[in-house]
Amino acid sequence: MTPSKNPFYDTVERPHREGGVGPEELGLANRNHGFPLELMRSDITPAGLHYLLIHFDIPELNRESHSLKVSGAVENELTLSLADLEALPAVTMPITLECAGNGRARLDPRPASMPWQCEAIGTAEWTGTPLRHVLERAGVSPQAADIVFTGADRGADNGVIHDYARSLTPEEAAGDNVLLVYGMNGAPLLPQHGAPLRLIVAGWYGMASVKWLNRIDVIKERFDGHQQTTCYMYRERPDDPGTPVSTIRVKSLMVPPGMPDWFTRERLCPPGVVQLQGRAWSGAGVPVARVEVFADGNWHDADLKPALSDYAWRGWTFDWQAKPGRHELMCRATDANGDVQPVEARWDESGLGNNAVQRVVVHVR
Ligand SMILES: Nc1nc2c(c(=O)[nH]1)N[C@H]1C(S)=C(S)[C@@H](COP(=O)(O)O)O[C@H]1N2
Ligand SMILES: [Mo]
Repeated sequence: MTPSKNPFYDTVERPHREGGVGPEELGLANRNHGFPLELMRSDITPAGLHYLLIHFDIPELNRESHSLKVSGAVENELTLSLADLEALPAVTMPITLECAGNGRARLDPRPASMPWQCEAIGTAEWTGTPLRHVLERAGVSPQAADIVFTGADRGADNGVIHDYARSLTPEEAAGDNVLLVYGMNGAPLLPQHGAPLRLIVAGWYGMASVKWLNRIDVIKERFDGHQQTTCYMYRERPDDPGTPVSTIRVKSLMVPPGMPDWFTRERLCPPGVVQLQGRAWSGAGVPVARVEVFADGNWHDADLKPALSDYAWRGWTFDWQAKPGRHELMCRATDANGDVQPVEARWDESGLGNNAVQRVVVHVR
């Protein structure tokens, strides 16, 4: 038997599973809560109800003594305190964050990992300084190939022990959508959301927004960290080299109407006009152009509200004439690039980027 390089267990591949979630998935679901979809009524998600995704342990960091080191291929190495960062030009932006694994548990079989159905979503007002202010002070070398962001958390995934780290190219890092964030909804960051300092890369899936940020390294070769080149790759087959996961795919969700059944979450509504409402968003600053609702055998156009920002969701409403019976409602968004949510999920080996339409069962009586 060849010795496993994994210090925890011998089988390195995580299986695809059918049926009920296993104890590991249940443990992950208990640690990483989702967003109660009824809170989509509000533009902004309260900090305590924003979804969470924490790969390892929440590190213990101190706001007063914390520093951000900027080093590598720069003219000036920097060590910045929170006060230094707060003295730079500040922006506050509503930004919709979504985990790239959102929708994973809707695949069948499902890749065994955090079993998100559709609730790994939230929109907060994030406050910080555009990263470019810090990069300008550091003076990034023209030979820079990647800028690496490292968090204070460390652990193993598939046998590879690493600090949580992600990279952006110098061009990506210079965008107005990349912020060094110290505030959420007008308060300091909470421990679970990266206190005291995190990156937010608006328009990208959540993995790019490194929490508990303590290092920025400018490097002259492409970054090959585990989270960058192994974990977040779209793969159709296990032997597929894969393409990197980056910006958010167009998606919409509905506030589940009427009242829920505790166990199944199916809904009960009286007959008559039911105002359906929800939210829709896309990535890379691309606006949502259309939202449709499927009811009674047809797709119907919903009314759109303005987006909160280039990087946040927009509201939609649709008046549904609910007739007695059992219904399966769906909603789907189309963005300004013409990308539209698929009705059936496309397969991904790790369950990433599933933007298939949401289905909501409603009993009308
Ligand atoms: N340091 C660090 N940053 C991280 C993570 C992590 O585990 N460690 N998880 C990432 C993932 S996969 C997501 S979806 C978002 C979740 O951010 P939130 O928990 O504030 O919603 O943080 C990202 N940043
Ligand atoms: Mo994520």
